[in-house]
Amino acid sequence: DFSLVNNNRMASEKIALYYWPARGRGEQIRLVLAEAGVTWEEPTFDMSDEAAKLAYFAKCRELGGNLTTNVPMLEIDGMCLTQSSAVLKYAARKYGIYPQELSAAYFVDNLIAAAEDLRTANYKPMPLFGATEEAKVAYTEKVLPNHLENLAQLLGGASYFAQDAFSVADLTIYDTLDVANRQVPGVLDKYPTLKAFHARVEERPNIATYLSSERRGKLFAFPAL
Ligand SMILES: N[C@@H](CCC(=O)N[C@@H](CS)C(=O)NCC(=O)O)C(=O)O
Repeated sequence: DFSLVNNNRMASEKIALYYWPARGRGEQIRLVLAEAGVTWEEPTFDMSDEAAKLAYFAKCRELGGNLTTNVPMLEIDGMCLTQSSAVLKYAARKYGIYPQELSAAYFVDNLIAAAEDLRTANYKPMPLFGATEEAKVAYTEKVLPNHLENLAQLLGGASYFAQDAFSVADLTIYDTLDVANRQVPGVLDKYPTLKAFHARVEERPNIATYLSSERRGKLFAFPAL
């Protein structure tokens, strides 16, 4: 059901997320849209069909003006935006969960980068991508604890990461913690403040609604290592 849409005024109210039918790097963007309470479409493809995947990516390139060879891509305000961290910030500014003050904005950017570091680390031990047993051991014994200790320190005793005020940084950190906690089941038990933070984000009304939605339930999620 992929339909090519020209970037014209008629399309400007449309929001569409182009991504695999999976949580992956698209999930943080879904969480921002969910928190904002807007509705969005998700033209996607059948992951078991290589030809469908190639056609999908070719159409994304066409739609995105050859700006990208990958997704997520967000169609919003009549534009097609790529690079997940940049998309995240655009949507967060639009929906008021990104601070305006210079140093607060820097702090949120810093946290988004910390989340992206953990996200990248989370991908490395995945058997699906050909990871070795050594990579798994390094991740579970050193890399992941290092990231989690750092994040616990950044959170301290606050409810949210950026000066105790809810921001987009919390959504992307939540997502990457969630992936880690699925890969190494229960790992957050060792970090009570991070575990409580994870639960706090899940309790936000719009996030709770999204997390229990049918569309979310259908998305592929990486299993335990
Ligand atoms: N730096 C990019 C990386 C995006 C990326 O790696 N996307 C993957 C899926 S998570 C992808 O579409 N890969 C293309 C492919 O597998 O053919 C971003 O953050 O958006």
